[in-house]
Amino acid sequence: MMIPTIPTPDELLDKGFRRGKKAADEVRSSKMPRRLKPKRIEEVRVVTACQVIKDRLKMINDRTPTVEDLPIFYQDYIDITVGIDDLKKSLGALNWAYGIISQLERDYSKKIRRYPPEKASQLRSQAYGRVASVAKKISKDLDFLDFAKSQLRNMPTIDFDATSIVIAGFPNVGKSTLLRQLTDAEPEVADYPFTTKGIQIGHIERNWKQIQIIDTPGLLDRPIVDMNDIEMNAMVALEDLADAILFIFDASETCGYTLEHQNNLLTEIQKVFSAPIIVLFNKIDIAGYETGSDRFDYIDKFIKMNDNPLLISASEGEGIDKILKVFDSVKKIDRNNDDY
Ligand SMILES: Nc1nc2c(ncn2[C@@H]2O[C@H](COP(=O)(O)OP(=O)(O)OP(=O)(O)O)[C@@H](O)[C@H]2O)c(=O)[nH]1
Ligand SMILES: [Mg+2]
Repeated sequence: MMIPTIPTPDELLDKGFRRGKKAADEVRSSKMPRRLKPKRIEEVRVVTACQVIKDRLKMINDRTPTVEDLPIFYQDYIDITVGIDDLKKSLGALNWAYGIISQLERDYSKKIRRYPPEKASQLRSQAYGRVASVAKKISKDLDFLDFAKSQLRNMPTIDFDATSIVIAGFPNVGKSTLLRQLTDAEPEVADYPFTTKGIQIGHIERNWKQIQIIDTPGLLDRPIVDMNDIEMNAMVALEDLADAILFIFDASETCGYTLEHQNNLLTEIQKVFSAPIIVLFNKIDIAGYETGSDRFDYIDKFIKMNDNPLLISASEGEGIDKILKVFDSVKKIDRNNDDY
């Protein structure tokens, strides 16, 4: 999300006061009855400074997207990362400052006109003092918006028209290897709350259908009971995005997790996600899955628990076509209806 550059209170004031001075200089060098000039100069200084400061505040508010208008995924993302309430509160404070400065601008230009010319400069300085104190009052809010800007800079770019497939499975089962095999280009990497490695998004085009595959290292790769609230929220954001989950087993167990363990994770994922789950068994090349072998019956038991899972080897590029064919049958979930 793009939040415009946020000034500090001093930067905000400096610019306004500088422009006020410039505008006053123009009045000073203009032709005007001598006795009117002092009042006119100070009024212009107040009005210009207030206008410049107000414009900046308004620009920040206008250019910051309205959270409610964004897709739910981004709303969740913003909420997890910086907090929607805090973001709204800060923007509200800017709006409040805008209102107060408008009032000061009106009050003081009226006063400068009504009072004798020798009072003009003093009134202007009073107005500036009050504007400065308004700017100081929103200091924390400007700070927060600047923090939010930096936090939201590298938000993932999601294509909401594409069919989205989210990868799940324990660490080291071959998620990244598979993502790279499935997509032509290197996956894009973006921030994702509380996953140190960030989110990875790969794109595929199949028969004019756009498919994006999303890997979230550190999130859908461990028991859900271990997750904190924030991670749970991050998962809910994914749930809103996923048209299908691609759950990866490591049939060889070289990832360090037994098939029982992996199956338990699958069961949890099934509970959380309403989207269809595509199950595949990876590393078939080193799994020892050959008829008559010791491991055959053991692995076969887990394969049979799942309805026709795909058996592949991501590193060998074995079975990639079968996965793509399954992707072709994934339907985009329509989340735009009112019931949702
Ligand atoms: N033999 C074999 N090795 C594989 C296969 N797929 C992945 N690997 C290896 O398994 C290891 C882990 O693969 P990754 O793709 O990094 O696994 P990951 O699930 O992305 O791991 P994390 O990002 O840490 O969760 C790497 O050394 C891969 O080369 C496969 O089909 N066969
Ligand atoms: Mg990985």
